[in-house]
Amino acid sequence: MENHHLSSSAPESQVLIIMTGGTICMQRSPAGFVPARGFQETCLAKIPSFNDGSAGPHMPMKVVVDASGETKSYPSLRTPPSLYERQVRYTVLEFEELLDSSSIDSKGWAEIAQAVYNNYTLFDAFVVLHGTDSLAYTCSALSFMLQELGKPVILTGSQAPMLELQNDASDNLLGSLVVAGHFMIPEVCLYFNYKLFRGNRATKVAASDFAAFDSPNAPPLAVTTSMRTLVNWDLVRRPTSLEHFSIRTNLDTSHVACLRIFPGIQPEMVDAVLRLDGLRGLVLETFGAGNAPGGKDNAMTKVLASAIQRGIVIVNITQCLSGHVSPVYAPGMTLFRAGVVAGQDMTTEAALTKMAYLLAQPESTPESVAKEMAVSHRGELTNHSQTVFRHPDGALSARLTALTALGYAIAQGDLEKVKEQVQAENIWILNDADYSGNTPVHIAAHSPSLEILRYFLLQGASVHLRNSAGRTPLFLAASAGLSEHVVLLRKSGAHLHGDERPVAEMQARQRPGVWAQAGVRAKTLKEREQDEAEDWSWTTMAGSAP
Ligand code: ASN
Repeated sequence: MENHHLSSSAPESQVLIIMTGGTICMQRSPAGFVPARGFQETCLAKIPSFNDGSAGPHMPMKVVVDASGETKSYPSLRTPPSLYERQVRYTVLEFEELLDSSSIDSKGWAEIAQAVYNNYTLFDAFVVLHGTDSLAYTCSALSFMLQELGKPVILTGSQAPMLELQNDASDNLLGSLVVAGHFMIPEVCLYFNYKLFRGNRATKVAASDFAAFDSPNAPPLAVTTSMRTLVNWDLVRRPTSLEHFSIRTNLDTSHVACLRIFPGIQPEMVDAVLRLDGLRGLVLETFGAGNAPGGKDNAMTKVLASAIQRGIVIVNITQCLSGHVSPVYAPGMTLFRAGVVAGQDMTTEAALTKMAYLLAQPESTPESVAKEMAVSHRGELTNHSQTVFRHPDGALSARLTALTALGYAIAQGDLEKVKEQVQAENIWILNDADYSGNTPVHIAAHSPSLEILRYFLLQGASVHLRNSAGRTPLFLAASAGLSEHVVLLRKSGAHLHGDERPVAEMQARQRPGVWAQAGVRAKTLKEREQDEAEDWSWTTMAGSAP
């Protein structure tokens, strides 16, 4: 474990908080606790650790795309500087209807995915506030729905509302904001009680304790101890294909079910579930290492085998909190032979949502879904052949020396040397930054060798990190007029940060071609005049404010 945070001299991080409801925002009512609107103004604005006071009575505005797809300006707040001397600016986007999470379904998951998608280029990271009851299901579903994710998406909630005197809400939200704003962990995660879990490995283990979640088959990705956050970089996944972020929102949750085996369960009962109209997939929660009663004359096995022949995918998941299913005992072997898929060490939440995701793929067949259920898509099950990248325990100065040597090899265009150095160090050196906040990708983005840039991207280097001047690798490539670099970065999901656009638009007047490839066109004279007029009226209004 090592601290490996974004450069402290980098600009403030910008995080969108998506509020779906849950206890964290609840207030007392005659009918019990219910979610309440206005979380940013009623709670966060009044707490010094969430508001450094710089906003004064007129909070700075931040552009957000709302659920209807409209671009609007929302007031934003900023945290005081962290131990890493970084501040996190954030704004809260509330769901139209705030939910107790026991009522969320695939429509709510789609709404969250869409909010991340709509605002992906406007923010560095996302924090989703959610009730705890179904939080692990939402985390699992989102982990599949958000494809080729390149930025952190952290879900959290609390056991006690933020407005209650003794609560876990403040620490959970602050911890999530700090992780989201400081560490490039491009996964769907769940932060709770000082631990960051991979979202699709977590499960709710306590109804009222503050330590409400655990991830029994996968160690936490990070832990907050005293005031530092230690990230276990060996475990963090990175996107390693040249594709950009996309979402899939049409999960088939209406045709999947979950059934828990118990002693004495009758084959007829299981058969009745498997004959439900339209059922396409079943998660079978079995005993121990994946065992279920075979039934008298193997009646249970026959029921399962017949359903599989009718095209229903059945996945075996253990009822135990930890460990995986395996055909070591005869009953487990019988299930396996009947065609039941071994769900390895997946949680029920992950198995159910993964099945709904796979069944919704346009070309899916029962065979393809069964095959894919057994392999890891988002780190939801332990894949023993997975390469483990060790992160060096090197001190900052050693890392900077390694980065300097790597920067030299990049500038020379020496791919072999670059590969040698990356292998000798650790893959995470690719997201590490020098004193100017430049990562190796920044350097490669404006160095001649396209192959070095491609190599970095295929190794999972982030295209979203900004250097101390607030510049992304894409900006540097376009400024250098390297059009092939720009095209490659765009293919890998790179986009300009909002703060870079005004300068990019100016530069685009000189070099429209390469900037158009970067997604920017020069403004017309009329548009520029309009902007100036708006700036003028804004300054006048600000000047006349009391
Ligand atoms: N019922 C609440 C919810 O899931 C529980 C919580 O958030 N602690 O919305």
